[in-house]
Amino acid sequence: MVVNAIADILKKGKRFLLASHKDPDGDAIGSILALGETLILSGKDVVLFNEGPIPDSFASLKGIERVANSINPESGFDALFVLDCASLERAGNISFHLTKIEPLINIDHHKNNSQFGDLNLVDPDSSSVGEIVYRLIKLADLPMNAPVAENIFVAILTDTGSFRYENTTREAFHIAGEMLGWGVSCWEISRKVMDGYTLKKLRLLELMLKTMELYHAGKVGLITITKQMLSKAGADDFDSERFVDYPRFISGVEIAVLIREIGRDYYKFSLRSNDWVNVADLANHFGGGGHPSAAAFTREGRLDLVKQDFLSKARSFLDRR
Ligand SMILES: [Mn+2]
Repeated sequence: MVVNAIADILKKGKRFLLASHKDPDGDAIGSILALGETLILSGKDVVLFNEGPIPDSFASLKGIERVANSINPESGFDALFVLDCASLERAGNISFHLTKIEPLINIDHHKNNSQFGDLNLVDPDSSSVGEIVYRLIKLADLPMNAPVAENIFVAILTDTGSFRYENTTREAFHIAGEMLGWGVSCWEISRKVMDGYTLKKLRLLELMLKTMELYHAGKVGLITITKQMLSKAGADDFDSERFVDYPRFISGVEIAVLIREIGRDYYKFSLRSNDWVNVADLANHFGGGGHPSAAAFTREGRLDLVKQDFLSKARSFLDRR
């Protein structure tokens, strides 16, 4: 089994490179920190890579100072672990160089994972990659301590939206509960990682909420963030993390959409669904992907045109019911 082969590499190897996706969320950061910490505890040499930028809310996580945004891929690694990336490109500009390291081990939970690794451990039933890392630690008999536990907890907490999303399973609760046994404080971590709003983030929220629009008899809720709004609020791109939830909170909304301007005539669409629409399939029509209830894609073109284009495709998905 692939999981045993990976556990074997973790036990026998001496020097590892761990990477996760750019614009990291709590799972991307928490899972490389947890795996990194347990390997360091067992006397291995570990380099952690994330292209960033790393949101302020993760600044206090145990081991975060070890995460580098540039590395030398040719400095003799026994294996490369790429975590929480549906495709290798998600790791960022470095992804091309990463293919030189063998074996390349792909650990993920996205259904649309491209199986880019020499070994692929992809489990869409896991709430988070943090959960898969937990199982690997157990299987390879790697050590646990409070920092490992905290980072696994962060991965599960963030990817389940504080134990609210559909991926919140009994297993997720079970592992999170065990992490609390290591002294992790749910309240403290939640305040830092899930709350932890800055004034600039709230200013951005204020501007964004004014753009709220409803379409298709209130089944599509859409919000927009422009570069101009970011600069007016003094906010950064990652300050809008989870803002797509706001239109989703409106009762009757099935598809929530956040359109972010990321360049000139270039937009990122983040999608969430409440119940029955598979937004990964919807995003797929525009060259993107994700999970059934959380997905994204990018589009080039004038805002009003790309928006109309999206809305007509969204209508066809709503009509399927
Ligand atoms: Mn994840």
